Amino acid sequence: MSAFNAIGEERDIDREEFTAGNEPQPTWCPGCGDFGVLKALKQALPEVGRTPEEVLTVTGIGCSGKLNSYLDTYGFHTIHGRSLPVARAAKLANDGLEVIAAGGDGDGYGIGGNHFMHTARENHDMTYIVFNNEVFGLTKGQTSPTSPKGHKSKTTPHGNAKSPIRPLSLGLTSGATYIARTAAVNPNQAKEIIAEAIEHDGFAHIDFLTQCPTWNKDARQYVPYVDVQESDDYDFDITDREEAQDMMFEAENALHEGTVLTGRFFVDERPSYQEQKKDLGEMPREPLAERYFDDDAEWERSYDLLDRHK
Ligand SMILES: Cc1ncc(C[n+]2csc(CCOP(=O)(O)OP(=O)(O)O)c2C)c(N)n1
Ligand code: SF4
Ligand SMILES: [Mg+2]
Repeated sequence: MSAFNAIGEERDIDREEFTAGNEPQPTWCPGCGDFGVLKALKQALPEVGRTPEEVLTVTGIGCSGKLNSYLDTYGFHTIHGRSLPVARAAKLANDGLEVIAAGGDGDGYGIGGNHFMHTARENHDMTYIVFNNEVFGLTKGQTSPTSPKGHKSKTTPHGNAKSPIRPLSLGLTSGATYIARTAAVNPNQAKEIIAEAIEHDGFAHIDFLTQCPTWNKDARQYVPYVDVQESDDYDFDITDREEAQDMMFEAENALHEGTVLTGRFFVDERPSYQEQKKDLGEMPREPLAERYFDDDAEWERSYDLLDRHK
Protein backbone atom coordinates (compact mmCIF):
# COMPACT_ATOMS: atom_id res chain seq x y z
CA MET A 1 0.00 0.00 0.00
CA SER A 2 2.62 2.50 -1.01
CA ALA A 3 2.97 4.98 -3.84
CA PHE A 4 5.58 7.34 -5.26
CA ASN A 5 5.07 11.04 -4.68
CA ALA A 6 5.78 13.82 -7.18
CA ILE A 7 9.53 13.73 -6.51
CA GLY A 8 9.69 9.98 -6.72
CA GLU A 9 9.82 9.11 -3.02
CA GLU A 10 7.94 6.04 -1.93
CA ARG A 11 5.32 6.63 0.77
CA ASP A 12 2.56 4.68 2.47
CA ILE A 13 -1.04 5.43 1.55
CA ASP A 14 -3.64 5.36 4.28
CA ARG A 15 -7.27 4.74 3.35
CA GLU A 16 -8.25 7.73 5.53
CA GLU A 17 -6.54 10.00 2.99
CA PHE A 18 -9.62 9.33 0.87
CA THR A 19 -12.03 10.68 3.51
CA ALA A 20 -13.30 14.10 2.45
CA GLY A 21 -12.36 16.75 5.01
CA ASN A 22 -15.29 19.06 4.26
CA GLU A 23 -17.98 16.35 4.34
CA PRO A 24 -16.57 13.33 6.19
CA GLN A 25 -19.94 11.91 7.29
CA PRO A 26 -22.24 10.66 4.50
CA THR A 27 -25.90 11.63 4.76
CA TRP A 28 -27.14 8.33 3.32
CA CYS A 29 -29.86 6.61 5.38
CA PRO A 30 -28.77 4.13 8.06
CA GLY A 31 -28.30 0.70 6.49
CA CYS A 32 -27.96 2.06 2.93
CA GLY A 33 -25.82 -0.11 0.64
CA ASP A 34 -24.04 2.97 -0.70
CA PHE A 35 -21.82 2.93 2.41
CA GLY A 36 -20.49 -0.40 1.14
CA VAL A 37 -19.29 1.08 -2.14
CA LEU A 38 -17.55 3.96 -0.38
CA LYS A 39 -15.83 1.63 2.07
CA ALA A 40 -14.73 -0.80 -0.65
CA LEU A 41 -13.31 2.05 -2.74
CA LYS A 42 -11.40 3.48 0.21
CA GLN A 43 -9.87 0.06 0.77
CA ALA A 44 -9.19 -0.78 -2.87
CA LEU A 45 -7.53 2.50 -3.92
CA PRO A 46 -4.57 2.29 -1.50
CA GLU A 47 -4.28 -1.41 -2.24
CA VAL A 48 -3.61 -0.70 -5.91
CA GLY A 49 -1.25 2.13 -4.95
CA ARG A 50 -3.40 5.08 -6.04
CA THR A 51 -3.23 8.38 -4.18
CA PRO A 52 -6.15 10.85 -4.00
CA GLU A 53 -4.53 13.23 -6.49
CA GLU A 54 -4.23 10.48 -9.11
CA VAL A 55 -7.95 9.70 -9.15
CA LEU A 56 -10.99 11.40 -10.66
CA THR A 57 -14.44 10.26 -9.54
CA VAL A 58 -17.29 11.29 -11.83
CA THR A 59 -20.85 10.71 -10.66
CA GLY A 60 -24.38 11.07 -11.95
CA ILE A 61 -27.46 12.21 -10.04
CA GLY A 62 -29.08 10.15 -7.30
CA CYS A 63 -28.23 9.08 -3.76
CA SER A 64 -25.33 7.26 -5.44
CA GLY A 65 -24.20 10.52 -7.02
CA LYS A 66 -23.13 11.77 -3.60
CA LEU A 67 -20.21 9.35 -3.67
CA ASN A 68 -17.62 11.90 -4.67
CA SER A 69 -18.72 14.30 -1.93
CA TYR A 70 -17.45 11.71 0.54
CA LEU A 71 -14.39 10.48 -1.32
CA ASP A 72 -11.39 12.77 -1.36
CA THR A 73 -10.26 12.47 -4.97
CA TYR A 74 -10.80 14.91 -7.79
CA GLY A 75 -14.54 14.91 -8.36
CA PHE A 76 -17.16 15.93 -10.89
CA HIS A 77 -20.84 15.63 -9.96
CA THR A 78 -22.45 15.71 -13.39
CA ILE A 79 -26.11 15.73 -14.45
CA HIS A 80 -28.45 12.74 -14.52
CA GLY A 81 -27.14 9.93 -16.72
CA ARG A 82 -24.12 11.87 -17.96
CA SER A 83 -21.23 10.65 -15.83
CA LEU A 84 -19.75 8.55 -18.65
CA PRO A 85 -19.31 11.23 -21.35
CA VAL A 86 -17.64 13.50 -18.79
CA ALA A 87 -15.44 10.64 -17.58
CA ARG A 88 -14.46 9.83 -21.17
CA ALA A 89 -13.51 13.41 -21.93
CA ALA A 90 -11.39 13.63 -18.78
CA LYS A 91 -9.62 10.38 -19.58
CA LEU A 92 -8.90 11.50 -23.14
CA ALA A 93 -7.50 14.81 -21.91
CA ASN A 94 -5.44 13.24 -19.15
CA ASP A 95 -4.70 9.60 -19.73
CA GLY A 96 -2.63 9.62 -16.53
CA LEU A 97 -5.75 9.94 -14.38
CA GLU A 98 -7.38 6.91 -12.81
CA VAL A 99 -10.99 7.54 -13.78
CA ILE A 100 -13.87 6.06 -11.80
CA ALA A 101 -17.40 6.77 -12.97
CA ALA A 102 -20.36 5.94 -10.75
CA GLY A 103 -24.11 6.35 -10.52
CA GLY A 104 -27.38 4.59 -9.88
CA ASP A 105 -29.34 2.01 -11.85
CA GLY A 106 -31.72 4.72 -13.05
CA ASP A 107 -28.80 6.96 -13.93
CA GLY A 108 -26.70 4.38 -15.77
CA TYR A 109 -29.17 1.85 -17.17
CA GLY A 110 -32.07 4.26 -17.75
CA ILE A 111 -31.46 7.87 -18.73
CA GLY A 112 -27.75 7.23 -19.33
CA GLY A 113 -28.18 3.83 -20.98
CA ASN A 114 -27.02 5.02 -24.37
CA HIS A 115 -23.75 6.31 -22.90
CA PHE A 116 -23.26 3.04 -21.07
CA MET A 117 -23.66 1.03 -24.28
CA HIS A 118 -21.25 3.11 -26.32
CA THR A 119 -18.62 3.65 -23.62
CA ALA A 120 -18.52 -0.14 -23.23
CA ARG A 121 -18.44 -0.66 -27.01
CA GLU A 122 -15.51 1.73 -27.38
CA ASN A 123 -13.76 0.16 -24.37
CA HIS A 124 -12.76 3.42 -22.69
CA ASP A 125 -10.23 2.73 -19.97
CA MET A 126 -12.11 3.38 -16.72
CA THR A 127 -14.04 1.73 -13.91
CA TYR A 128 -17.81 2.13 -13.96
CA ILE A 129 -19.67 1.30 -10.74
CA VAL A 130 -23.45 1.11 -10.96
CA PHE A 131 -25.13 1.28 -7.55
CA ASN A 132 -27.99 -1.09 -8.26
CA ASN A 133 -30.71 -0.71 -5.61
CA GLU A 134 -33.51 -1.54 -8.06
CA VAL A 135 -35.30 1.81 -7.48
CA PHE A 136 -34.91 5.56 -7.96
CA GLY A 137 -33.73 6.16 -4.39
CA LEU A 138 -33.20 9.92 -4.28
CA THR A 139 -36.62 10.75 -5.72
CA LYS A 140 -38.36 8.48 -3.22
CA GLY A 141 -38.52 4.99 -4.55
CA GLN A 142 -40.04 4.99 -8.02
CA THR A 143 -39.73 1.85 -10.15
CA SER A 144 -36.45 1.78 -12.08
CA PRO A 145 -35.07 -0.20 -15.04
CA THR A 146 -33.80 -2.91 -12.68
CA SER A 147 -36.96 -3.22 -10.55
CA PRO A 148 -38.37 -6.73 -10.88
CA LYS A 149 -41.57 -7.48 -12.74
CA GLY A 150 -44.51 -7.00 -10.37
CA HIS A 151 -42.62 -4.51 -8.18
CA LYS A 152 -45.02 -2.10 -6.48
CA SER A 153 -44.13 1.54 -5.99
CA LYS A 154 -45.84 4.92 -6.33
CA THR A 155 -45.29 4.79 -10.09
CA THR A 156 -46.44 1.16 -10.42
CA PRO A 157 -49.09 0.75 -7.70
CA HIS A 158 -50.53 -2.37 -9.36
CA GLY A 159 -47.13 -3.93 -9.98
CA ASN A 160 -44.46 -3.31 -12.60
CA ALA A 161 -45.56 -4.62 -16.00
CA LYS A 162 -42.03 -4.39 -17.42
CA SER A 163 -39.26 -6.95 -17.18
CA PRO A 164 -36.03 -5.66 -15.64
CA ILE A 165 -32.98 -4.88 -17.72
CA ARG A 166 -30.19 -7.48 -17.70
CA PRO A 167 -27.22 -5.33 -16.65
CA LEU A 168 -24.47 -7.93 -16.97
CA SER A 169 -25.67 -9.18 -20.35
CA LEU A 170 -26.03 -5.61 -21.56
CA GLY A 171 -22.44 -4.90 -20.54
CA LEU A 172 -21.27 -8.01 -22.39
CA THR A 173 -23.14 -7.46 -25.64
CA SER A 174 -22.12 -3.79 -25.62
CA GLY A 175 -18.42 -4.62 -25.36
CA ALA A 176 -17.27 -4.13 -21.74
CA THR A 177 -14.02 -6.04 -21.14
CA TYR A 178 -14.35 -6.63 -17.38
CA ILE A 179 -17.78 -7.42 -15.94
CA ALA A 180 -18.55 -8.29 -12.33
CA ARG A 181 -21.36 -8.15 -9.81
CA THR A 182 -20.78 -7.62 -6.13
CA ALA A 183 -22.86 -6.53 -3.16
CA ALA A 184 -22.54 -4.12 -0.27
CA VAL A 185 -23.11 -7.05 2.08
CA ASN A 186 -19.95 -8.71 0.74
CA PRO A 187 -17.21 -6.16 1.58
CA ASN A 188 -14.14 -8.31 0.94
CA GLN A 189 -15.27 -9.41 -2.48
CA ALA A 190 -16.35 -5.83 -3.28
CA LYS A 191 -12.91 -4.49 -2.43
CA GLU A 192 -11.16 -7.17 -4.51
CA ILE A 193 -13.42 -6.62 -7.51
CA ILE A 194 -12.95 -2.85 -7.40
CA ALA A 195 -9.18 -3.30 -7.21
CA GLU A 196 -9.25 -5.64 -10.23
CA ALA A 197 -11.48 -3.25 -12.16
CA ILE A 198 -9.10 -0.35 -11.51
CA GLU A 199 -6.13 -2.41 -12.66
CA HIS A 200 -7.97 -3.57 -15.79
CA ASP A 201 -7.00 -1.76 -19.02
CA GLY A 202 -10.35 -1.06 -20.63
CA PHE A 203 -13.96 -0.55 -19.64
CA ALA A 204 -14.63 -2.32 -16.34
CA HIS A 205 -18.30 -2.56 -15.39
CA ILE A 206 -19.35 -3.42 -11.85
CA ASP A 207 -23.02 -4.00 -11.09
CA PHE A 208 -22.92 -3.27 -7.36
CA LEU A 209 -26.01 -4.42 -5.45
CA THR A 210 -26.75 -1.71 -2.89
CA GLN A 211 -29.79 -2.29 -0.71
CA CYS A 212 -32.15 0.69 -0.17
CA PRO A 213 -33.87 -0.03 3.14
CA THR A 214 -35.84 3.23 2.97
CA TRP A 215 -37.64 2.87 -0.37
CA ASN A 216 -37.20 -0.73 -1.39
CA LYS A 217 -38.37 -2.68 1.62
CA ASP A 218 -39.76 -5.46 -0.57
CA ALA A 219 -36.41 -6.14 -2.17
CA ARG A 220 -34.15 -8.82 -0.85
CA GLN A 221 -31.24 -7.35 1.04
CA TYR A 222 -28.87 -9.38 -1.16
CA VAL A 223 -28.11 -11.96 1.52
CA PRO A 224 -27.16 -14.71 1.48
CA TYR A 225 -25.00 -14.24 -1.56
CA VAL A 226 -23.07 -16.84 -3.52
CA ASP A 227 -19.64 -16.14 -4.97
CA VAL A 228 -19.59 -17.94 -8.31
CA GLN A 229 -15.81 -18.29 -8.17
CA GLU A 230 -15.88 -19.79 -4.67
CA SER A 231 -18.89 -22.08 -5.09
CA ASP A 232 -18.50 -25.68 -6.31
CA ASP A 233 -21.89 -25.37 -8.02
CA TYR A 234 -20.56 -23.10 -10.75
CA ASP A 235 -17.76 -23.82 -13.14
CA PHE A 236 -17.31 -21.55 -16.14
CA ASP A 237 -14.50 -19.82 -17.98
CA ILE A 238 -14.69 -16.03 -17.52
CA THR A 239 -12.65 -15.54 -20.70
CA ASP A 240 -15.15 -17.51 -22.78
CA ARG A 241 -17.87 -15.20 -24.08
CA GLU A 242 -20.52 -17.90 -24.48
CA GLU A 243 -19.92 -19.42 -21.07
CA ALA A 244 -19.93 -15.94 -19.51
CA GLN A 245 -23.20 -15.11 -21.26
CA ASP A 246 -24.87 -18.27 -19.91
CA MET A 247 -23.63 -17.55 -16.40
CA MET A 248 -24.84 -13.94 -16.55
CA PHE A 249 -28.25 -15.01 -17.78
CA GLU A 250 -28.53 -17.42 -14.88
CA ALA A 251 -27.39 -14.79 -12.36
CA GLU A 252 -29.88 -12.24 -13.67
CA ASN A 253 -32.76 -14.72 -13.41
CA ALA A 254 -31.63 -16.00 -10.02
CA LEU A 255 -31.58 -12.52 -8.44
CA HIS A 256 -35.35 -12.26 -8.66
CA GLU A 257 -35.88 -15.87 -7.66
CA GLY A 258 -34.03 -15.49 -4.37
CA THR A 259 -30.39 -16.36 -5.11
CA VAL A 260 -27.79 -13.60 -5.25
CA LEU A 261 -24.97 -14.74 -7.54
CA THR A 262 -21.94 -12.47 -7.39
CA GLY A 263 -18.36 -12.53 -8.66
CA ARG A 264 -16.43 -12.04 -11.88
CA PHE A 265 -18.40 -12.90 -15.01
CA PHE A 266 -16.22 -11.84 -17.94
CA VAL A 267 -12.69 -10.64 -18.68
CA ASP A 268 -11.25 -9.84 -22.09
CA GLU A 269 -7.88 -8.39 -23.09
CA ARG A 270 -9.12 -6.29 -26.06
CA PRO A 271 -7.05 -3.05 -26.22
CA SER A 272 -8.68 0.03 -24.76
CA TYR A 273 -9.85 2.96 -26.89
CA GLN A 274 -6.96 5.05 -25.53
CA GLU A 275 -4.38 2.42 -26.53
CA GLN A 276 -5.84 2.08 -30.01
CA LYS A 277 -5.84 5.85 -30.54
CA LYS A 278 -2.19 5.99 -29.47
CA ASP A 279 -1.29 3.17 -31.84
CA LEU A 280 -3.01 5.04 -34.67
CA GLY A 281 -0.98 8.14 -33.81
CA GLU A 282 -4.15 10.07 -33.01
CA MET A 283 -3.43 10.47 -29.32
CA PRO A 284 -0.12 11.44 -27.72
CA ARG A 285 1.65 8.88 -25.53
CA GLU A 286 2.03 11.43 -22.73
CA PRO A 287 -1.16 12.85 -21.15
CA LEU A 288 -2.48 15.62 -23.41
CA ALA A 289 -3.19 17.78 -20.37
CA GLU A 290 0.53 17.96 -19.55
CA ARG A 291 1.12 20.12 -22.63
CA TYR A 292 -0.81 22.86 -20.94
CA PHE A 293 2.00 23.21 -18.40
CA ASP A 294 4.80 22.76 -20.92
CA ASP A 295 5.99 26.08 -22.40
CA ASP A 296 7.86 24.27 -25.19
CA ALA A 297 4.95 22.12 -26.26
CA GLU A 298 3.78 22.61 -29.79
CA TRP A 299 0.02 22.85 -29.98
CA GLU A 300 -1.96 21.82 -32.96
CA ARG A 301 -4.91 24.20 -32.80
CA SER A 302 -8.26 23.22 -34.18
CA TYR A 303 -7.88 25.76 -37.02
CA ASP A 304 -4.55 24.09 -37.99
CA LEU A 305 -6.38 20.81 -38.16
CA LEU A 306 -9.02 22.35 -40.37
CA ASP A 307 -6.30 23.66 -42.69
CA ARG A 308 -4.82 20.19 -42.93
CA HIS A 309 -8.13 18.77 -44.09
CA LYS A 310 -8.84 21.39 -46.79
C1 LIG B 1 -32.84 15.02 -16.44
C2 LIG B 1 -33.33 14.65 -15.09
N1 LIG B 1 -34.44 13.90 -14.98
C3 LIG B 1 -34.89 13.54 -13.77
C4 LIG B 1 -34.23 13.93 -12.64
C5 LIG B 1 -34.76 13.56 -11.29
N2 LIG B 1 -33.99 12.50 -10.67
C6 LIG B 1 -33.01 12.77 -9.80
S1 LIG B 1 -32.28 11.38 -9.21
C7 LIG B 1 -33.32 10.41 -10.13
C8 LIG B 1 -33.25 8.92 -10.09
C9 LIG B 1 -32.20 8.38 -9.24
O1 LIG B 1 -32.20 6.96 -9.28
P1 LIG B 1 -30.90 6.16 -9.46
O2 LIG B 1 -30.13 6.64 -10.63
O3 LIG B 1 -31.23 4.72 -9.44
O4 LIG B 1 -30.02 6.58 -8.18
P2 LIG B 1 -30.27 6.27 -6.64
O5 LIG B 1 -30.87 7.49 -6.06
O6 LIG B 1 -31.17 5.09 -6.54
O7 LIG B 1 -28.89 6.02 -6.13
C10 LIG B 1 -34.20 11.17 -10.89
C11 LIG B 1 -35.22 10.60 -11.78
C12 LIG B 1 -33.06 14.71 -12.80
N3 LIG B 1 -32.34 15.11 -11.74
N4 LIG B 1 -32.64 15.05 -14.02
S1 SF4 C 1 -33.06 6.58 -0.02
FE1 SF4 C 1 -32.22 4.50 -0.27
S2 SF4 C 1 -30.49 4.74 -1.68
FE2 SF4 C 1 -30.98 6.77 -0.87
S3 SF4 C 1 -29.65 7.04 0.92
FE3 SF4 C 1 -31.60 6.23 1.66
S4 SF4 C 1 -31.32 4.00 1.71
FE4 SF4 C 1 -29.70 4.84 0.41
MG1 LIG D 1 -31.24 3.40 -7.84
